Amino acid sequence: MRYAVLVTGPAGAGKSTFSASFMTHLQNSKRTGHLVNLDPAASTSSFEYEPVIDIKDLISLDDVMNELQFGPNGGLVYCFEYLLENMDWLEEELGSFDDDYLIIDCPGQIELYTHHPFLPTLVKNLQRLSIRTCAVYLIDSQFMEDKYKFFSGVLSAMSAMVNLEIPWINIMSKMDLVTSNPEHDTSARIGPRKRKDIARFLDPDPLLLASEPGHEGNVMNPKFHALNRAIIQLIEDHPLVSFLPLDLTNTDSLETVISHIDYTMQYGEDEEPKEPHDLDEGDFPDLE
Ligand SMILES: Nc1nc2c(ncn2[C@@H]2O[C@H](COP(=O)(O)OP(=O)(O)O)[C@@H](O)[C@H]2O)c(=O)[nH]1
Ligand SMILES: [Mg+2]
Repeated sequence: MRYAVLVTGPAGAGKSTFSASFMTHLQNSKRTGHLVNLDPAASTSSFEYEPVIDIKDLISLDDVMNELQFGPNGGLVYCFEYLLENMDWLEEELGSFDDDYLIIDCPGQIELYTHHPFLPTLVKNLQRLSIRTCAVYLIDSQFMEDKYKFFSGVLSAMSAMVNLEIPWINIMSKMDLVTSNPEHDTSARIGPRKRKDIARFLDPDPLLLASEPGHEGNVMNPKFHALNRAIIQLIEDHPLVSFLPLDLTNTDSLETVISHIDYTMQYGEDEEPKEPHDLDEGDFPDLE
């Protein structure tokens, strides 16, 4: 059985960093993992692990921009479309891996998660090849600094989720920036006062959005109030939108996230799958 984890989310969310940590974890656990890079703009030198499959071997963004005079965004879209037309290339590249875990580091262009056929087509192809596939969607913990930003992150996760219709795990990345002790670390962006609120973000509390009528001092147009209520209702009706915290400085946190991924894909079906609930408790005890 082959497995693939699509590592998705907006640019800068920490996808490539997480993919590398995931690889390290698999190697340390004597499991076979391979990195696949589908981001035509990624600089190869930044990879800790050499990707076994790299979209840049098929098409290079620089070539597209130079030869076709595209700007960076148009160039990227061209690259995705080129891969869609050349899925047999990917299929051939994937042919040699058996019984393995593929970690697919995806690009961060937001259109890929809203309406572009790139990821849905990729998923269909992986499924046709009988590769068990799930997606993780990362958003940066700085989204929790501002609840309006946070809800836009939740909505982006939802939009990506409905687009793909595969097993799905949302991850709040860079939790080290949130949970580190601010007295020792000036980069901590959310102080201890707010730590109790973190749980309300990880398991989104729709009342976060309802609690204030608008930004301080602004009286909100009642039309927006109605829109917010509709969004609150949506989040309440869809408990799928919750986030697993990921702190890469903490091995337990990474292992918990990977256990969820294994469980979601029923990795090693002969083995007894671990119940993620058993692993959750005590991971972030100071968040209560
Ligand atoms: N503090 C912290 N920084 C991170 C973490 N993960 C990624 N970063 C930083 O965030 C930036 C973007 O990370 P990258 O993995 O390239 O994001 P991608 O665009 O989603 O692939 C880089 O500067 C990373 O060093 C994390 O867990 N903690
Ligand atoms: Mg990246």
